[in-house]
Amino acid sequence: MNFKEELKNRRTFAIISHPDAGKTTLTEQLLFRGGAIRETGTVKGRGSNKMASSDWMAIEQQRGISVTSSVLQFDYDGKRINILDTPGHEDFSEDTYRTLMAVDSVVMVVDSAKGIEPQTKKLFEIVSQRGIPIFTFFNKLDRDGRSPLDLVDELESILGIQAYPMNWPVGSGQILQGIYDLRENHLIKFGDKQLDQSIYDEALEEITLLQDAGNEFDKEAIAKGKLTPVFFGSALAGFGIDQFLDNYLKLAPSPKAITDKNDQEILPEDDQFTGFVFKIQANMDPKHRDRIAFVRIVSGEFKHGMDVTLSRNAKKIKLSNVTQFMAEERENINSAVPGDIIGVYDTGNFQIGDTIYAGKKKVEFPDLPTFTPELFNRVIPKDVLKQKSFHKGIEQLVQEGTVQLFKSWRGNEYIIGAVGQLQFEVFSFRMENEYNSTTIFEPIGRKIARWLNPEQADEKMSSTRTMLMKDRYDQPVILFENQYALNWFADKYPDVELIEKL
Ligand SMILES: Nc1nc2c(ncn2[C@@H]2O[C@H](COP(=O)(O)OP(=O)(O)OP(=O)(O)O)[C@@H](O)[C@H]2O)c(=O)[nH]1
Ligand SMILES: [Mg+2]
Repeated sequence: MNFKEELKNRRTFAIISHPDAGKTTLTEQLLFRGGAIRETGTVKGRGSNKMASSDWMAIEQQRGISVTSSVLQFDYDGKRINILDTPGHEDFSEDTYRTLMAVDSVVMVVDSAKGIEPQTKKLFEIVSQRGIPIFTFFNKLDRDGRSPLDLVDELESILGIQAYPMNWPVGSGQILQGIYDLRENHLIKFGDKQLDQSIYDEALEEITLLQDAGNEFDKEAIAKGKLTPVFFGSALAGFGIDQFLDNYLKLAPSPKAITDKNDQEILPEDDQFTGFVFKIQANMDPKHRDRIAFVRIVSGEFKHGMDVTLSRNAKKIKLSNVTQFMAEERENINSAVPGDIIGVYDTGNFQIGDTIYAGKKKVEFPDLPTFTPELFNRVIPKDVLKQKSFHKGIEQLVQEGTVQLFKSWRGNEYIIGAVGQLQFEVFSFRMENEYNSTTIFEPIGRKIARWLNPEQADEKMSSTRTMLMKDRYDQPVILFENQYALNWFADKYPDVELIEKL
């Protein structure tokens, strides 16, 4: 098949939500449906070393939370699906934000006992700005949940999106009878118990209400992210998953065009191969200790061994060692098409946000979001004899974006910055676990980081309350003790521009 035909079968989406709503559990169920894994229930690790679920990292299995997004792929019903399971915790939201730039649609998971939680709202707003389709999955139907009418109402009022229920729960928790398929008008039973007629009647009443007062089904509004198809189910019980997946595949878009920095629309069907790196991950395979740059293909076809140019520095790179992630194993691949996420072995060439392209015409995709860190720690190796692994670990974890690195102006001191405390914990755990380097933190607390134009930076600006540092690209940054110190500085140097990231 020609790649222009093939790309129509691609569906690339991220799963987002507040922590613990069940993203990873749902991911696992979807992989299971696609035959990519043989069993479910590995989400919480249970001491297994399998890479079966998307929480493959040691710290994720130990703590039962996702700390980084993972990319997984499976085939289903003639489609190839790329899922990006994202971490819910806000400390990792920089990673989640970037991942959202690499997808064509989003599945928002909501715990039906809890409703719309703060982090879901925040992520929703980011997605909503991009105008891409959003699907809602009300999860944990096997538990006593809130009234479905309430949940849908809250979804619409808090998020400001119209909802279109595709199915409707009949009971929940102990008295869960099933879900009623509103498109095909039939009940999908949960388990094989006798149906409780009164619960069923109650659901039918709600359904009548919905059909009288609810929104119209409108494909175009769904495509623009103005109307969200709503599903109910239980990821843990594996209930409502098929129904979700089948309908999702009917409604979700194939890969879309992306506008580059020069306002050129790059269409997936364009012959020129282009893509961008949205994630870098070291040590995915403990046996190989290598690093992978994840590239979302935007246009053209990837072919094994092809030469590409790295936009940032015009460096030529041969793409000869490229994989995809089919849950239980990585596979070396020879070709891939727009929508696909490919893993390129990286020996240190790539940075997050890099564009690569084949051929002569330079393409550069917009920068990916970077956060301004707020918490800082001075970091030193516990064992001074292990400088080498300490430096290697810092370099690689910083390249991944686990934490941000700052060096003192003269370069002998390392300070790492983060948006949230958990990032430091992941950093320290991984330094130990993956690089065999125990680190000592000396907290220096909250700071306000502002970048400067290199021509304006001057060592004389530095003091204990306004620390002049360099970031990992040697760009000048000042870490201000507090707002007062920043104001004082701005008064003293009115011509110096202070630049804030997201
Ligand atoms: N009862 C019930 N529990 C569920 C369901 N889905 C997930 N869980 C549980 O909820 C907890 C969190 O599930 P995860 O899938 O790890 O949640 P997550 O959204 O990936 O969490 P983070 O990645 O840390 O944000 C686990 O204990 C799951 O077993 C469900 O349908 N019913
Ligand atoms: Mg998770």
